[in-house]
Amino acid sequence: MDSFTLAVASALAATIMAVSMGLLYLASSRRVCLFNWAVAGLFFTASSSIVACAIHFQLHEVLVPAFGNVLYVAGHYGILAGLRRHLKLRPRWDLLAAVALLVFGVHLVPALQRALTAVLVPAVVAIDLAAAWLLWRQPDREARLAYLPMIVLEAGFAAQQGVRILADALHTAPGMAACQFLQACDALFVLVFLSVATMSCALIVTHDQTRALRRASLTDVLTGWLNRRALHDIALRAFQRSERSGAALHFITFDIDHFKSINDRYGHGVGDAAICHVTAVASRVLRGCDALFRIGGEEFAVLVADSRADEVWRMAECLREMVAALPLVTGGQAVAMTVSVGVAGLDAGDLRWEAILRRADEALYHAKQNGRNRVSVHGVALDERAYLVQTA
Ligand code: GH3
Ligand code: MG
Ligand code: MG
Repeated sequence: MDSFTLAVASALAATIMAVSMGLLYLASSRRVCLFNWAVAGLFFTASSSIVACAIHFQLHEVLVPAFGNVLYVAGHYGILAGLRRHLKLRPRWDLLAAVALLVFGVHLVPALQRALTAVLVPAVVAIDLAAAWLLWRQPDREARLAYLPMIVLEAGFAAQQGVRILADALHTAPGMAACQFLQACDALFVLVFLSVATMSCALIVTHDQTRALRRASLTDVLTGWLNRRALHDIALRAFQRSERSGAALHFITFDIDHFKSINDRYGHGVGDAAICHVTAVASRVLRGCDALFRIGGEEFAVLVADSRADEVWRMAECLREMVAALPLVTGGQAVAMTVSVGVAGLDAGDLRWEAILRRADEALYHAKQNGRNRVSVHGVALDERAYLVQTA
């Protein structure tokens, strides 16, 4: 394929990138990263079009490659900027401006034009490596899997550019045929880069959106705690782990006392705030627990793995004390609340995790029946539990 055809093909691939990222941007609640990638596609389109025009019309004015190369660098930076936006980091536009000025300046000063490759290629390599490194060091392993095509692409393209510089350095005066072959290879790599970049960007966003949807379907909107749907999967996995390892597994369940009267007295809005307040206080006490669930209107469950029974009882007692001690302050008035708490642990004969939750519910019912604002532990006499809590 000749250079002109490859430049036109690259312009087409870049246009596809710009259009598909633009459409995804419009269709997906306007994510800024997609906007950045659409603009990057436009930069690449403009850059490849300038190259195609320069070849076709034999344009030799210095400004033509100057604009083409600046747009090419900006395209690479646009991809990095989108990745930074995706990771909630600000793009460094000042750095792009500095590099663009440098590349443009080198074209304008005849004495420096020979150093163009020494400026342009390292700039592109640095941008691509920065993008690959940025994604590689993300701690989220599941997300990193979706980043993998982009990491390989950016690192691979940087490596290809490095090999190109080396080839240039080794063959100081390549023949015409070799020169054309290397240029065709460069153009081919740009074409592949643009095509794979489009797919990789789409993959990153699609994967992220799928995860966000899954998270939303497992989370309670009011409190941010996990919901009943999440309970089954998480409890089953914890139960199977405990069965294999023999480690302890407990449920703490709790329910706000006389919550209906809070609704009746202060209204539904304050009722909602009271539910949030209780979960916020509980989150502080139960920090480090495996999972916190809102399993009903004002009923909650906490799954505690790998903790001794007396530690779990103490945790439950601390939760009860903290809720009673910290009223919700709203509209200048304090809304006092208490919770009744039930605790149960895994028994040797348990075949399903639901058995533990059922016993914790029974204990909670026991606490309600015995005056509320108290902790009941399934299968343990109340005074024995009280003794353990007090001497801890
Ligand atoms: P007990 O001490 O026996 O638990 O009494 P209670 O009044 O807390 O229990 P009951 O089950 O009779 O009432 C719970 C109330 O919680 C009934 C329902 O209207 C209210 N509720 C459930 N979900 C929500 C919610 O999301 N927001 C608000 N504000 N109220 C809710
Ligand atoms: Mg209640
Ligand atoms: Mg209830």
